[in-house]
Amino acid sequence: MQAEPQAFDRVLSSMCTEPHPAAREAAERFLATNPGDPATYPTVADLEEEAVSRLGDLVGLDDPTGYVASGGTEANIQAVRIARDRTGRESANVVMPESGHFSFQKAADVLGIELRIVPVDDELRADLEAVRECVDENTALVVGVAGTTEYGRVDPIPELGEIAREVDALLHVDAAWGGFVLPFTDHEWRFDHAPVDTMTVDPHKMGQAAVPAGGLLVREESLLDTLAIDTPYLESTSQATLTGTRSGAGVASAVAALRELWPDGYRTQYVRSQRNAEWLADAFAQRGYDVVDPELPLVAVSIPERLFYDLREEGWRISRTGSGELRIVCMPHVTRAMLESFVADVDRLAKP
Ligand code: 0PR
Repeated sequence: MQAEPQAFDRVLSSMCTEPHPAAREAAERFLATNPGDPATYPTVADLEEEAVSRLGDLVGLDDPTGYVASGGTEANIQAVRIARDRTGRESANVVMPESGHFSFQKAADVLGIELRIVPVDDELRADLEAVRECVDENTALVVGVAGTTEYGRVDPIPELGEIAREVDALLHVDAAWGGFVLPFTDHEWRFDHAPVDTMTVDPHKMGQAAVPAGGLLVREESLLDTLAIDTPYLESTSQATLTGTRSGAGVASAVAALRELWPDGYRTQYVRSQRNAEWLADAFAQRGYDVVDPELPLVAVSIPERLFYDLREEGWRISRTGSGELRIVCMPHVTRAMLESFVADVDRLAKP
């Protein structure tokens, strides 16, 4: 018997979404290609260059280098690796706000660096004083998040860049989720806004590409070169990626989505998602729940634990922040009708 893939009609907490039809089609066509071997699979290798160049437009980087990774986790690990290798120090550390994604813990573990976690301020953004106090001569990297996983907040990236420069560390921006909505806001997060060295921006989240399509972008080619490993028996002589064989499907689908949607389609999507988030936040606020203001299309709201589990029983795919708030990510597949039906369930189940 064939299993049906998961339907998206009750998925409210995922950062994955239904791929754009063009992205789905491209993924299928390139399923059997491997951009890890560009001399054998030149078409997908060309597409990867196009992906990086198009992602460069998105993040304000002329002449970008980078590659399509398996996801934000790989891109973040690689950014930490670049920074560690650049310092050449035995005891390098990385300074990150507590709102940073758990992939940096994996990076620290795999790469043997110390991860220093600093608090966030009242607005759930990296506390600059705490960052300043935490960096030292062994700091290889300062991490800022542009669109946090739990609350959709954007750290003060230019200020984090200044602090990083003062101790000769690199600045990495994790825009894995936020990268495809932030271009339509006033936030300062891009390479041309601040001394950003590396960035994670994932086509397989808000970019509407098929999984797996993450993005690592690097300001200087020489930084990416620090990762290059010799590949003597392949036609191409070096490889800077973490994985070997990679998905050509992800690469082709990222290009297809970007060709189709950048910038107007993504702008329309951002506006729709943001309005949905604000509508949902209002609906909860009117009912007396404590809501975290949705700066980006992500709503966090305190609800009783019992209500959370009752909603899950109804089939809603929802999750909670570390502090226990319900978390709804207004991804492209999340429609107003879905949210209306969700709120109707909240009303019904919240009755004593
Ligand atoms: N950076 C940020 C800011 C993220 O939010 C995430 C993933 C990553 C990096 C890591 O990206 P990959 O998962 O692509 O390696 N954030 C989501 C989360 O942890 C991932 C996710 C996606 C979870 C879909 C569930 C799900 O259904 O919540």
